[in-house]
Amino acid sequence: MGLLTGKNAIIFGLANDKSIAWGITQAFAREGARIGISYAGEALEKRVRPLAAQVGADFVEQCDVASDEQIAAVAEKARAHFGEVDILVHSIGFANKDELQGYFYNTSRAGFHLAMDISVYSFVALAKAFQPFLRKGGALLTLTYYGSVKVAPNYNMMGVAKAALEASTRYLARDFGPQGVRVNAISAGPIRTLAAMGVSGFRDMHKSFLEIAPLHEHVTIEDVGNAAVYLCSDWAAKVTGEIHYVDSGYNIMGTPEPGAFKEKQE
Ligand code: NAD
Ligand code: 0WE
Repeated sequence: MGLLTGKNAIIFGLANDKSIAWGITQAFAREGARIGISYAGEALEKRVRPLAAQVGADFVEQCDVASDEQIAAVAEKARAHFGEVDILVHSIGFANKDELQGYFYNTSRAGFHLAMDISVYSFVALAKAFQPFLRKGGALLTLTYYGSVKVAPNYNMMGVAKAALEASTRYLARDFGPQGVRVNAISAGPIRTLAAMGVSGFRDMHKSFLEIAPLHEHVTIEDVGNAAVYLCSDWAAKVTGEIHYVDSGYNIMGTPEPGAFKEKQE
């Protein structure tokens, strides 16, 4: 018996085998969950279908979360397919490239709206669409980053969006509590995914992370997948509204400690 045996899990945000959503999907499949996958658009289908096949997912549907109609349609199909859903994972974030460099004060009104729509509102909208057929004991999960709490240079608009996403996690936890459904977020350390590689300064940031984080190890999509299993399993039965860090301890450090990594290696 796996930790998720008998549970139906639908995962949003799979792009390729580097995606955090893929780490979560693989861990869920290993633990016995029945998997459903949703991806953004047609361009991704040829990548996503073979991955879905690897974990025996029998529900693979496109959904651009910018569209209320597409969210309603995927929810309806999920209900027809699964009957009830136990777990929904939201692993989606997007801002225009212009909003991820330079001065934060240069964020455009349209860029602000787009980032909030795709990265924050979509979690709320998916929660609402799936609410009528979420099983008691179920869980919603989203992905966030420390740039919501402290300034991460260039993360800019996404930092503001992640702060709103984390607050949304707490408000949703209150809404869904009486239904017996938990809502949490994982705050992951930097991982070289599609969304991260398109970012200037990411490489240096990824390197310095290793020196600052107490464990001096990079976070992998497997690490995030295993934490996601816990948060969405019955072992986390009384955990809701939390922001759970999977970051090698990076966030607990106040001042950096020069030389700490070298000492560890010696
Ligand atoms: P990724 O590029 O693999 O995943 C991002 C996903 O968002 C893609 O699958 C993309 O198709 C999807 N998406 C974008 N716009 C969409 C839309 N309109 N409709 C539907 N889907 C849409 O990158 P990732 O790093 O795995 O990102 C997943 C989540 O993890 C994001 O919320 C990201 O902010 C968060 N996160 C990433 C890191 C990191 O360092 N990679 C760290 C912490 C948190
Ligand atoms: O949340 C993210 C990625 C967010 C992201 C990345 C892109 C790049 C390509 C959102 N939208 C886009 N739009 C694009 O056109 N991360 C946590 C990874 C990340 O992104 C950063 C980081 C880190 C870490 C951006 C700047 C600084 C640090």
